[in-house]
Amino acid sequence: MKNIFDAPFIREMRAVTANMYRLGWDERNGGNISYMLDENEVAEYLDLNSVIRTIPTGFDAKELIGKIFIVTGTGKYFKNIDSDPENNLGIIRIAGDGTTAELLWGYSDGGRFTSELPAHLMSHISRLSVNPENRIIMHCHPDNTLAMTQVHEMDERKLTRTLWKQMTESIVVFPDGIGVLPWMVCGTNEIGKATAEKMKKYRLVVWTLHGIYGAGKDMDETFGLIETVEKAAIQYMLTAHLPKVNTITDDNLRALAKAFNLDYRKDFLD
Ligand code: 2HA
Ligand code: ZN
Repeated sequence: MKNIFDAPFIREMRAVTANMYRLGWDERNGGNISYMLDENEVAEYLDLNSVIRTIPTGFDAKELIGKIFIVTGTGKYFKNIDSDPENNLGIIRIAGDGTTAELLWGYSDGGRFTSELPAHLMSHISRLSVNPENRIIMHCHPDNTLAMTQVHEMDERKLTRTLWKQMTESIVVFPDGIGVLPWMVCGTNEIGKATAEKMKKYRLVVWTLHGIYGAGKDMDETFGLIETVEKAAIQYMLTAHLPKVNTITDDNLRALAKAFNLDYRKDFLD
């Protein structure tokens, strides 16, 4: 059996969470990540017949029975994951009843997965239904994206258009646009269902006055989506109070879509 601390998925979780913490996206226990792992790869590091304990999830994820995820722990700080992954992360498998998580590794102080597990697992189900390659759901609280939810209309078309017009790369990176949820209580099955419903159409969902969710096939794609939204939101927050002299037009966006052969939300342009 190989040493789990050498596993690429542990290295990736440590690196990305440290990076997100340093960017200020994950204060205190803010943010969470779930990453669906390949069973054969995990079997190189863990005995898959050895379950440390079982933890009820509080909802039915029968579409994910047998699937294995590495998930950040509830109440744990991204700041601390790199130095103590075994306490702050856990590897869980969805048991045959669909409502129980089998702990295979981690949460070593007796902890459990993020309170946002419903939003994560339901979003995995949604994204896998449109893209079987999807592996990651990432949630965080980037400053400028969050600030925008205080001052910009939280309408999917309007928010996406504003962000597309902040910089040329926006429509290239997220041509499918951004889903929006109104303010809701977090950590519940209700916000989980609402997020997952949006995830059928979008890889990005903004939670008003809370943060953002991103989905992707790997860490780079998922992180890159959120990073690009945040970059555009920085542009907006730096300039929204100033007179606009130069702006990307709808025709410019159509030209980009043509040049990059983008499958974009055409109904989001005038
Ligand atoms: O895990 O970010 O949304 C802490 C949060 C809850
Ligand atoms: Zn949050």
